[in-house]
Amino acid sequence: MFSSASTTLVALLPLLASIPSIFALDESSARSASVYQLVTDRFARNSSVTSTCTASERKYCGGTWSAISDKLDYIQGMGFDTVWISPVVSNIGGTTGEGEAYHGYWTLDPNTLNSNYGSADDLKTLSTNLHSKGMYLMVDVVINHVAATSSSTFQPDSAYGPFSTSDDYHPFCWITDYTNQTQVEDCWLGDSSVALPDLNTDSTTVSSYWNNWIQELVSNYTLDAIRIDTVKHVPKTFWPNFVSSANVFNQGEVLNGDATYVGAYQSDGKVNPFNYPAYYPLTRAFNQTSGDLSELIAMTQTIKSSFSDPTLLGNFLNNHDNARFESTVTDASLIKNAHAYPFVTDGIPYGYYGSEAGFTGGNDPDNREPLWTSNYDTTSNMYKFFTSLNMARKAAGNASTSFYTSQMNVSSLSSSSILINKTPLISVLSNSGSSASDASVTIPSSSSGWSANVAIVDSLSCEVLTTDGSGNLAVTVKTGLPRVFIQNSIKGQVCTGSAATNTSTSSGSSGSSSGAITLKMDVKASWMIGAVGAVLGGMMMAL
Ligand code: ABC
Ligand code: CA
Repeated sequence: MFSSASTTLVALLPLLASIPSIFALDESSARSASVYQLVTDRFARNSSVTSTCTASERKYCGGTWSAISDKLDYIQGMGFDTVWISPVVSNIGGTTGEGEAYHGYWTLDPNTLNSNYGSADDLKTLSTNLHSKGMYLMVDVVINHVAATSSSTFQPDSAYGPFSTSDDYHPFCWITDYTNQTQVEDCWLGDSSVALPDLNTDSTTVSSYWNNWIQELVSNYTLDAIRIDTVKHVPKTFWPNFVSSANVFNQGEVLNGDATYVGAYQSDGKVNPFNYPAYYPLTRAFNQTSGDLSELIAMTQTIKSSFSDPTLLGNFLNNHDNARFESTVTDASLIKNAHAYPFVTDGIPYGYYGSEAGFTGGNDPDNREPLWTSNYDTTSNMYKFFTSLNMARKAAGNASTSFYTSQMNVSSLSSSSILINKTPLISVLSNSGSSASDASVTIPSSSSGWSANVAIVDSLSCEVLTTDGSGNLAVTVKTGLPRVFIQNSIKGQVCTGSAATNTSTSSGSSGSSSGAITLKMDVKASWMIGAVGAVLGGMMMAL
């Protein structure tokens, strides 16, 4: 039997869920987030579904929001605290020349949810479950277009919910020249198999609808952040009102490698872009042992001068649109160096599901493999590697209040290695590859700021080194592995627990990863749970 107090409490829960400000990420709190990107249809499904999922077939495979809910420990155990899920709205049904809308980007009606992924309650439960673990929910939103199977027969009607008349759309034309911004904004994405009718975002009917829609979506599902699709296909003038209506942190896709071009969306559009400008030089730096590190170093400089705030960029190596790095690079050390970069650099790190499982899928659709085939192994080398990277980042942020907001310095250390100085995290990334013989480099005290004779731990191998009498650190790069250093006195949970067995003060320790450790809830998360209790208590008092 419920007592009357607990009955009141249960009755108040929906009210409580409608207070987004307690949980949502803003620009300041997002800097310390670490995001796990998943494709909802492919991340997890109910165990009773056993059909074979073949990515190349481009069909729904059965992944759901409630199955994500069951796997939050798997994500949190790797140190990620934010989950980016695929678009949630209803999509065109049936099959097309490019398969089914399993990825969620082929919007039909933004007023309804995609029932393939579950119910509204399932999505709300996912949000609640994340929050109760001190985690955050980021939802992907598509504003630029809807979808249709043909450009010539497309007739807006009530199936498209709010966008049922031709005034809601730009007249048909394909985008054929991505350097022509008018085309990029006004013409249609897609092709003859699946056309993406371009919404007339200049119309106040359309823009007002979207501004209300995002406000309601955030509030109905207590979202903490949004990922915005196809940002460069909508005029910059549209975005400031939209992102202020969302009133949560945003990360937006401006798919272009030119930092100046992308930077304008942050300064004028108030959208925080994914770091595509760094993505291309990053892959070229580490995709072969003769990769170009100077291009990456130069880009870090260009980024500083092109973005109003580089510390809010979204850094990634893999995602659902590009061939996985591992589809062309097989050297384990090159793979680790490239994956380390987003975690030790300015901005917010993104890990793409399946990287921890060693997936090697190439271009879309092959990079959207089902994760269940991996059995969600938390003991794999790469799962532990991501855990270590997240722990290093968290330790640096806990030790220094300016870690997330101050900008890094990147310089050349040798022909095959670079130094990334993001105090107090100091990393050496190399592209010498796993067959390389040991190489010695020195991190000068003038760069690290380390004093004489202090212990420095490599978060990845757990090897402990000591600076010399001048504060310089002699580092041996072994088998081309990355090194992510932090002063031992502020290492927090880095290399503790089962990982401590790897700790060695000799230089002979190999670069094995630290053990999987479930990260303790951070201070902010426990504060928030306290805040929920306080609000609940206040409400009870008021009754
Ligand atoms: C479907 C098939 C694919 C097929 C494709 C042609 O059509 O499934 O197999 O290859 C969704 C689905 C996709 C689907 C598309 C189209 O819809 O996920 O599977 O592909 O039906 C976003 C999302 C993406 C989503 C959509 C649509 C948009 O992240 O998942 O796709 O809602 C453009 C857009 C970008 C979009 C991307 C897929 O296409 O701008 O928003 N992504 C150049 C252009 C870019 C262009 C890119 C495409 O090519 O400038 O605008 O992206 O590859 C750099 C340059 C860049 C250049 C790159 C390639 O090189 O600086 O400018 O990008 O150096
Ligand atoms: Ca457009």
